[in-house]
Amino acid sequence: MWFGVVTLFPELMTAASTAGVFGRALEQGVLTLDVFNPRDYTADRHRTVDDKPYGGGAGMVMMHEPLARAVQAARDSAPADTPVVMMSPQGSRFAQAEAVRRSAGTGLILICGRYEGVDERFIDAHVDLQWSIGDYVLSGGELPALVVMDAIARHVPGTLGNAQSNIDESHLDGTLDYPHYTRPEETSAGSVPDVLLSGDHARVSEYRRREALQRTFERRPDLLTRRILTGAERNLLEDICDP
Ligand code: 9D3
Repeated sequence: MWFGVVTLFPELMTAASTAGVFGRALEQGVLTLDVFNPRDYTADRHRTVDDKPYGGGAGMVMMHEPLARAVQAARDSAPADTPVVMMSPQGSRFAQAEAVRRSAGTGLILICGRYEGVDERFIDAHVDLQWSIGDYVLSGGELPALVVMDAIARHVPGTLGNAQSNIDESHLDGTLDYPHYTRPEETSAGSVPDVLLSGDHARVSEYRRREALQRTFERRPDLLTRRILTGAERNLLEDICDP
């Protein structure tokens, strides 16, 4: 999978490219990450990438021309027909289903905005999709781009996260995770629930399903309203609500 990132802060991309699953996938050649800095595509002596907004107001706006040239350079290196995605608070919310879908593609060009925003004509002419990662204000699109690449890369065959993510998706999909415990059996913060030491796989599954469902109900009820419950889950939930 090929990722091209257009950013005024290329150094923000380097941490991810050396560490963890993402870093290893880059080393192994399963992923490629190319960074394009609009400042390298300016024509003036001051290498200007932003200017004041027409109509007035606070802050600066990223100019069309350096961005357009940087995206063209990215297109020249990218596989044919690579989608251009703008990371933006005005985008649609990026979620797991989109990450899985995009992992089947050959790559993405991700544009990171800075300042108050980007000249709308650049978006009209060069951007296919806009994604936000959530309803909070960040300083730019760089961290969102890293989030999106991490979420997608985990599903690309050959990245180390692939086997693990398949486990994630198999059964308790759509609910929060169940609690995890490891040795020792006793710590100063208490002991491990007996059922996990019982060796009874059916009881262990039942316990985990119940815990997952209970936490989801308590912490993220929004996840349950969007999900069709199985008969077993419905019974468990009724029991959790009215024991
Ligand atoms: C103070 C500036 N804002 C007015 C409320 C507008 C604004 C402009 C630029 C807010 C954030 C940003 C920079 N953020 C992103 O580029 C961004 C982002 C985000 O802030 N939150 C969640 N997802 C994303 S994707 C890109």
